[in-house]
Amino acid sequence: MIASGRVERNDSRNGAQLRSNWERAEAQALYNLPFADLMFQAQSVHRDNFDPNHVETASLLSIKTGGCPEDCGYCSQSAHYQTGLKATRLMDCADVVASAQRAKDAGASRFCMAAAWRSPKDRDLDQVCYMVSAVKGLGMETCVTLGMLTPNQAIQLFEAGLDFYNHNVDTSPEFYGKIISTRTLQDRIDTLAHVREAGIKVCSGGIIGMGERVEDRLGMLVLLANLPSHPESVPINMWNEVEGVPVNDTAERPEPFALVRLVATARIMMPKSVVRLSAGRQYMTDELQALCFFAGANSIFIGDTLLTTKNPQRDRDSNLLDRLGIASSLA
Ligand code: SAM
Ligand code: DTB
Ligand code: SF4
Repeated sequence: MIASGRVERNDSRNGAQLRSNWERAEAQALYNLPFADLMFQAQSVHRDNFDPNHVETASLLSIKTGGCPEDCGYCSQSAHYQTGLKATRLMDCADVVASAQRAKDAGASRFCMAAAWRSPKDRDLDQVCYMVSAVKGLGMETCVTLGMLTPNQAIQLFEAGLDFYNHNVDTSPEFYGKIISTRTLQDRIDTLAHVREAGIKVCSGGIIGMGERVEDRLGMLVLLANLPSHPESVPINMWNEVEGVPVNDTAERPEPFALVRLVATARIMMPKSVVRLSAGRQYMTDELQALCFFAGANSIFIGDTLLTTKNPQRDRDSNLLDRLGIASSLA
């Protein structure tokens, strides 16, 4: 059923009709389909839009760790909590480029640089622009996540050659206030608009496993799918445990099929977006990851650490992709 009142719009990508008028009840109906019907629909949509036997491999680097003034209740890097993490200054450009080269040699096609800031200071942004240009010079796709941006900062990053900006909505509008108080969901949506208007591709998703209900997870997908344009990348993170943060009091690891159903629903609602199975793969069996790929997930982070928490070892990932006949740039 297509909701009345709001029209479907034309998305620039391949001139295809991508909906931005999703109702939560529709998302719920998809999510609750019999498993085989949901998987068939998701895999069909996936095949219409992507090579079903390819998974993108991205690598992450924390270029400025910890000491963050925001109070995101899941995060090891917030200065509001005692997580035992040592804060560092912004890395030198040469070290960042050396790390990008190592990631490329290890099979990463995209390099994502993350900084624990509320928003970048202009002087820091100049440094990051320099890093972006240098990493692009290695022939990799670039992504940064630096917190909130002004329109001018977004333009500066675009001019440096940035491909993607990651800024997550994190969760549903209803659950958001239980997790973060120092910036609003609207602040995040504003930053996404600045990024989009500057001509940078948008990477936006969220986290599950913080104690939210299934309705919140679907509310998050509806929020993402109803943005003026679908994000080109949608990271779905499962909360990676961190000692000392408030989410410990509410966290509950999602039931495996609940994750697969969510990925499939995301695939159907945002057919042309790359869906990234992001944090939390360390807790997932090979079989669960295979089901997520079948449901339409087509990107992962590779490397033993994400920013401050664990990720599966490279050998385990290359062995898994190999056994599934999935092509990637991971040798
Ligand atoms: N400081 C920037 C910001 O939040 O805008 C960028 C870095 S932040 C680490 C990027 C995203 O990682 C967060 O929005 C959140 O969705 C995800 N994240 C952070 N800690 C996580 C954890 N422990 N488990 C899973 N995902 C996490
Ligand atoms: C995203 O959605 N997931 C990545 C990336 N964007 C920057 C971050 C995951 C962080 C997991 C927690 C950590 O390692 O500190
Ligand atoms: Fe800071 Fe980003 Fe962590 Fe929030 S998620 S505390 S903004 S580093």
